[in-house]
Amino acid sequence: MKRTTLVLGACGQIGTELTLNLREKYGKDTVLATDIMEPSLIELKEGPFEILDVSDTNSLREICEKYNVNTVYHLVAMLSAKGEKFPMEAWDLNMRSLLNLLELAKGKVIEKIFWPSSIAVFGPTTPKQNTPQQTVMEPSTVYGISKLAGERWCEYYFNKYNIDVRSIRYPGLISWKSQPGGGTTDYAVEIYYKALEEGKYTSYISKYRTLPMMYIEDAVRATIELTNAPSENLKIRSSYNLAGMSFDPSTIGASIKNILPEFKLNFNPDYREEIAASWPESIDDSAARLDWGWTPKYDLKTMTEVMLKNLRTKLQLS
Ligand code: AKB
Repeated sequence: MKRTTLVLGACGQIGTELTLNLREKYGKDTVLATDIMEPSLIELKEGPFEILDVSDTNSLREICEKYNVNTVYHLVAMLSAKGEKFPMEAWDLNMRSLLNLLELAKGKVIEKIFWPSSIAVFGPTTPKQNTPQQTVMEPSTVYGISKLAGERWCEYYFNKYNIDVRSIRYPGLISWKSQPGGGTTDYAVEIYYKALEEGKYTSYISKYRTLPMMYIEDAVRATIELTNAPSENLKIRSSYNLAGMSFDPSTIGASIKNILPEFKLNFNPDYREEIAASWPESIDDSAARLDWGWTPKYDLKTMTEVMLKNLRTKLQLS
């Protein structure tokens, strides 16, 4: 029986684009998409789709066995802002689902795992500029704590049981096909919607708060490139730093204003500002560049052009 790739959280921000991209590359039938809810994007139903709760260990195992799953992309998580509102739920969801998968790999049910970490593993005591791969890590959010613990588990299962697990510390991701939910960096997606729909946006992140960010196409390409890289090249089995661009709300606002001169940006920072203040401003991703050839393609200007063009069509604006 042929092997299948499984995407957990296929209706989410990364899952949607990753599923479509993998299906385009390797064929619709080779990628099983799963999520806890039915997809709103009809294209996700053009290949196999199953409803699955990743914290249900038995159902996860059954799906992996039924579809002869080889590689799993695990894209289910409660993000930083929502995690502060539901700390125990965030911890349970983020940890249990990873451990379930690592155990399935240990039992030889699956062979390879991609699991996303985040810049949230860093904290207020981490150097903010060009944050190194290995540095002080004292995250101050539940999400960050769960991602740091997850990184340690990934490396542990690799060292102890030779589990082929690969991971990236994603920066804030910007996309137009599907929206993020519950993150601190979500403002950088909302701003494009509001610019087109209302001509104005009030940012909950302060004017000059710089954060590492990346366009979704780069993030999906990085995910597939790392997952396909020869195992012997990968020196890091916790999680790779990954950089695209860095900007603050005023700079993304200015790039939108270049195309929509009437756009107005205001600021009203809330609890998410404190989370953002604990994270790096820029990331040193030289290990990813060296080990698996990572290079980003999008900068702020090209991303803003693509975002506004595609959202205009999506929102049926003239
Ligand atoms: C968040 O803001 O929580 C996420 C992340 C940086 O991992 N986008």
